[in-house]
Amino acid sequence: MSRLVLISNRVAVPKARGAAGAQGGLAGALNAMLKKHGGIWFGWSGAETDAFTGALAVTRTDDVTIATIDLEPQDVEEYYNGYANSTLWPLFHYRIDLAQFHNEFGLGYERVNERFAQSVAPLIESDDLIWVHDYHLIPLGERLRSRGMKNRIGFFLHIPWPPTRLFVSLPFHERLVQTMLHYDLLGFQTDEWLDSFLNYCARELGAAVDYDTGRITHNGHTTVARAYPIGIDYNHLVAQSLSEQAKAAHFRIVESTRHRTAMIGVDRLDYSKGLPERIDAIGHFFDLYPEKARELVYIQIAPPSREDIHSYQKIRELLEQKAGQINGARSEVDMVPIRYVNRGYTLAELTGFYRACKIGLVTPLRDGMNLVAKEYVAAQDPDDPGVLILSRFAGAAVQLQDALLVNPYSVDDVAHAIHVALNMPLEERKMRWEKLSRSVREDNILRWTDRFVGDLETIAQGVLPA
Ligand code: ADQ
Repeated sequence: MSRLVLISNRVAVPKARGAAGAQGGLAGALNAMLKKHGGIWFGWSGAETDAFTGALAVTRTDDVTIATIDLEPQDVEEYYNGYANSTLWPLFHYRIDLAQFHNEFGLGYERVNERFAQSVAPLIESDDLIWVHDYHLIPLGERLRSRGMKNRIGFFLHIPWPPTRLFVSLPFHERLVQTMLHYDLLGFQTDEWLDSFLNYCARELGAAVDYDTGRITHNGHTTVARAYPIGIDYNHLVAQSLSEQAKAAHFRIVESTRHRTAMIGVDRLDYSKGLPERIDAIGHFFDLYPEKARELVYIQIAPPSREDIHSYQKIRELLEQKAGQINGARSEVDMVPIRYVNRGYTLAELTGFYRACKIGLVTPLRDGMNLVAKEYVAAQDPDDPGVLILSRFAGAAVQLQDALLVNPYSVDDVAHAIHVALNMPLEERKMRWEKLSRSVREDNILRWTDRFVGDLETIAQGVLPA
């Protein structure tokens, strides 16, 4: 078995899950994968240094090596806050109105990818498998190839790939995609994002694209692109949900929402998650059914993220304002319809919250996958499961067809789904949950990593064995 080298913007070994909670589930799974293969996880430490030296901080446990570098403040500004999170993130989530195109962002992005390549290269041996993660590091494969690396290199995009019409508004879009064609294997969350990518390659680059096999041939090199929907670490989550911490968290909700039905949303504070639209829909629901303001309590857990970026500060203000308006209009001395919490919790606590809430509301405007939807399903009590309301624009909707699928832009649609969920008979809840739960259990994170690494291991000259 080849050794694995994982490369991501941050190396996810968080002590507590907070704003960086998104890496929580992934961290466990990738660590498990690394233990199986032995290997290295390389990324930015999260710390800054006055002058970049490429010096590695290395820690080793068993067969796993964690190696990190520090970046300069200018790198963080241009590469991380700039190109990754103010250009690519909004554009790839169809928010061209928020995307900023500045040359220095692009230059910073190229510079940091080169810094990553320069720093990780000495750690790589000739038969290592290299797996690069996410939009921060799209050109990294090409940077490694330019150093003569012949290893098999794969890339997985955790976020959507936008339709060609949107993507071409990115200056130098051809160059970005050309760098991707230096990988051996490209992974996307869903067939929809994969198709958009293949389409771009065929139409804009003039590459030879085989839509059945995902083979893309361009400038004499063949890359295979496929969909690998990510899942959660199901067994770990179930174990966490049985912990004392989970039970205490469950009790906190049940105890504080007596005689009322609790509905929950757990999202990083990000405009892609559709939070203001969701609060509007809840307000609309209360307008339609004013008596329900005493029966339904909505709990929104939203840890701040990317706080240095203006659009993230704005979304936070807007959400506070909207939640405040509804609470101002609908609260009584003994009850508040919306509880809005700006902090992180452990996975165990989240599972307790999920289980105590009879409705899970997951309504992103656009989302590569959305793991919260899967966590909510996995944490339910099989004898009395809650109802998942899920945006049709989340990648997870492909697998979770038995959720109540909604259009997150339509307050009527979401308000109607809340009404249906509140009144859903136990038999129907169980029937839907059993199907959802099977999918979440089977398409779990271990299957995802095994599929991707298995394909990367066996791929040869752009061909995967049948
Ligand atoms: P994210 O956009 O961060 O991830 P998501 O998939 O929902 O979105 O993952 C969020 C994770 O953070 C979940 O595991 C959740 O439990 C955790 N989390 C959220 N709020 C938390 C809180 N208050 N405390 C602790 N933990 C919290 C990106 C893409 C997604 C894709 C994932 C994985 O945008 O579409 O599903 O990567 O590929």
